[in-house]
Amino acid sequence: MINSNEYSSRRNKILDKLENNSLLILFAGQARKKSGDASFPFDINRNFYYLTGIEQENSVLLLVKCDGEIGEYLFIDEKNEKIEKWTGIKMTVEEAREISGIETVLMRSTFEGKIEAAFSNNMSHFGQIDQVYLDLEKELKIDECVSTVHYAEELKKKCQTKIIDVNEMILKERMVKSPAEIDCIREAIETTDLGIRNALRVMKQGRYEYNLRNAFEYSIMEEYGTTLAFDTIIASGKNGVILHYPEAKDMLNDGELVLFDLGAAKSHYSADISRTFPINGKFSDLQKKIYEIVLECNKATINFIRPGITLVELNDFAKNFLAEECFAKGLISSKEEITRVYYHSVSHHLGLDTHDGTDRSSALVAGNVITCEPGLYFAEYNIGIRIEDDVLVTENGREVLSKNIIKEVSDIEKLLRFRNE
Ligand SMILES: [Mn+2]
Repeated sequence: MINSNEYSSRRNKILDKLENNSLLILFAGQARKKSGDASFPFDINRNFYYLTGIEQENSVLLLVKCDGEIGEYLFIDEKNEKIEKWTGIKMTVEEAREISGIETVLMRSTFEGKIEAAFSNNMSHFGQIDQVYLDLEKELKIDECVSTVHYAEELKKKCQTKIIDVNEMILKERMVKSPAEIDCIREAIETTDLGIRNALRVMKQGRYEYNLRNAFEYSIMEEYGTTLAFDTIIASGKNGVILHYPEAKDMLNDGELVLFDLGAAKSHYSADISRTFPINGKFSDLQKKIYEIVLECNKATINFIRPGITLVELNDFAKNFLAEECFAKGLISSKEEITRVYYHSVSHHLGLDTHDGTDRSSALVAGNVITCEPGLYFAEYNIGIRIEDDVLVTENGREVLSKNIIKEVSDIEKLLRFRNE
């Protein structure tokens, strides 16, 4: 759990970075309409959540940094007994204050008035406002037909003010994780491990990819407060070479591999784990040969992770490793051919988003959490292998957060043999 002091200090860091005479407005967002009167499940805007801990849709954060005042305001929907009988209880002002650490919690219906007043010379107690910071990265939905991008245009016209995109500034802060955030990721990884083990219990030739997916997702949902970090990938045989294979509809065949790429999330902090298993419990010689190249690459690349290294350097390291090994073992006819069988990048940051804000050219620092996920994909053999761990960058090197999740050939074969007995 992240406490209100941490949210407070995150806001202070951002306030420090804002130009003087500024407002920062962040929207929690609204559920997107699906069809008829149904909506897609609501998912909180991560930058808003990062600075408030509030998960209620339609909320707004306003930070003020003006000569007249430095302040924080949170706007939430008014409680409404009649609506709450249909769609659930809204948080109280006290609850919002306790979670976020923001003293001034106001009703959402007063937000527009507050902004208008801020820009009207005689009513503003903020003083001069020269610019407004907004998160413009995505078409974040504020209202039925209004995105932040629309809102920015309106505000610019109405208030003659400069708009600055604050997205990158917040993403940069999010790249360095606090101990409390790392604990959430650890918990998400532990639950993911449990889910993988439960999926392996039902893995058997003749069953289907969706049986494994369902077993994994059921385990995740059974843990209170845990959700799926992203759409579960269970790709057997020829499907293993499709990086984000979406369907999970095929039968598991004797003698083939199955690739898992999946993760649970705790308080929106994601785990992102890939493992590859032999469906009948034993790797064939060729599968083992390729698996061990990927595994050795996974370990060597993990050992290369340390402060100062960039993700670009990490990927070059992994790609060279795979090229050398595949060439030496006769799997490709030249090192250049590696791009045919390895076609993604080895790492991304992990956090409130599974692919967390990532500046690939900036050097790693202690507190970053990244994935390490080399893979090899030989369509001609129906072999797709990826081994992905989640790694914390420390002062002296790294800590593999997912070190307990099974990946050695002998451990996998042993576990699966017990299952078959
Ligand atoms: Mn990943």
